[in-house]
Amino acid sequence: MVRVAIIGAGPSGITAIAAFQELVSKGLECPEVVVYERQGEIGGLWNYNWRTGTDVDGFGCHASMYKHLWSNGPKECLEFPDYSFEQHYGEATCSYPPRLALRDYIMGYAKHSQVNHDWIRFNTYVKNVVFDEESKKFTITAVDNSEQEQQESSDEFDHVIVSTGHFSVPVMPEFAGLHDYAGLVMHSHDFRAAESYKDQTVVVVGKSYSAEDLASQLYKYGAKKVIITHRNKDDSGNWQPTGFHWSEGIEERALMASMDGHNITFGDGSTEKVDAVILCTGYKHWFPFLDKAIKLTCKNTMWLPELNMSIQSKQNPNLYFLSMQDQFYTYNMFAAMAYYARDLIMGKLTTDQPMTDVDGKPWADKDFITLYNNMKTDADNYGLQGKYTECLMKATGYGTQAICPKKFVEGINKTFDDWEELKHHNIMDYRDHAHASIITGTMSPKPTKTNNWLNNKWEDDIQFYKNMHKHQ
Ligand code: FAD
Ligand code: NA7
Repeated sequence: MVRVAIIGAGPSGITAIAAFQELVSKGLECPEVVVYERQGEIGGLWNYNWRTGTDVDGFGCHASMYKHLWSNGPKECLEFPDYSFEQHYGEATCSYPPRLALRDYIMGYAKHSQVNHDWIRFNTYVKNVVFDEESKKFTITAVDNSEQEQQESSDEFDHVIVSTGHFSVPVMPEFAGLHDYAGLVMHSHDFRAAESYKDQTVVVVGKSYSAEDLASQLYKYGAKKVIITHRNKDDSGNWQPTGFHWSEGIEERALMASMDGHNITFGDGSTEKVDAVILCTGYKHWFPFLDKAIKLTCKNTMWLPELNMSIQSKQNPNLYFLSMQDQFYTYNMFAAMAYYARDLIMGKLTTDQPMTDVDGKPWADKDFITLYNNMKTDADNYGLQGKYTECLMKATGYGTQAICPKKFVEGINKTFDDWEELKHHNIMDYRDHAHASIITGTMSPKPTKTNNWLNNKWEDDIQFYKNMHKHQ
């Protein structure tokens, strides 16, 4: 029997399990599936954990999740076509769910898709994957940490799907003077609770999602001052701010240049006494378990030219990577990719055969790469991932019983347009707005004034999320 290994049971791995489970549910031939997951449960980085540094299994902590995170994009853009938020919660809910509510939805999708827990080896860390050219098999060596005594074992597989995520291993650049800085220095990967920084002056380095979100949260939870320092430049090479409208107490400055004790000097010559520096400098793709011959080396880009169709290893056609691109689209694209990987494994599709969009236009790998090479704006980015998702859905049939893929991605792209506009209008309140589900057509409610993002400090309660638009 053909054997398939899935490494990682976060949102991507869950969709891969669901794709194979669909074969079982339909009574079709299904390979033997073994899932390796180093945590004790499914959910990936949505399993919030206070730990930082080394995890209970002796390996680096996986999760970069923080306590007060709320979705940074509308839930309507990540909704699974075959499982709406309304179906999950039984009613319409607000557009920007707190961490626990988003995790709950992912768990609901897993249950709805009958994700088979018997396939999953929990608490099991994949240490090594090698491919033997003669037998054409992969050997996976993994450590089972569920017992006091760690058990190492090896198994052979015909296909391997890597869904280990790529927001876990931090990029930690060197900055002049950091060595002598007297305050706390850390990466956003280790950020957990914003209230720890109450009354402090904090520097946040970077200008992307983590920098935006940490700066807003630090302000929300009472930091005295937040300085976002970054290297953004205009076409003439001059430093320029991001253009977001921050609350008083948050400001942007040119990249920090030097440090002396607690004092930091920025690129514009200004100086500030600072309690903590948080590097929001992104993450690296990190596959220490993959043998050199099959290693994926890539950057965090919206399309991965290093893979066939952003999914299949160029070194080995039986090795697949899910959701390794940088992301505007998330869960619905992850699921569409998972169904595509499944159909490649089942021999129904090949990556050198162009996919087609709903209008019948062919989309080969080279066409996506041309689109990718010509991207200039955020709309181009989600346009690319939307077209990819549309083609994947059409090729695999995933979600097509619920909605036409073209209508689905057009709706999502339009919602991303609205979200961009709201965020640029006021980055401190975009989460208080509402969008309509593309699947059900239902308009989401807005939170009441007292429950809006800036006032709202109570998150670990699903019922509270459901009532955010009801209670004053
Ligand atoms: P992960 O969620 O990282 O899951 C990977 C799984 O692989 C984990 O369970 C891990 O334990 C397991 N694993 C890793 N290595 C091994 C190994 N060697 N052996 C066995 N198991 C292993 N997306 C959104 O849509 N909305 C958001 O608001 C949002 N916020 C985010 C906030 C943060 C701080 C970060 C870092 C990301 C955010 N994202 C958000 C994007 C995020 O990438 C996805 O939401 C999603 O979690 C990715 O799923 P994944 O399964 O690919 O990876
Ligand atoms: P990103 O989106 O990869 O952004 C990394 C940021 O770090 C980006 O602004 C980079 O600046 C900046 N960076 C990286 N290296 C440096 C150096 N050496 N000096 C200054 N600035 C640097 O990572 P995020 O953590 O924000 O987001 C990742 C995910 O987490 C995302 O899905 C979110 O939803 C949560 P640049 O733009 O290259 O000038």
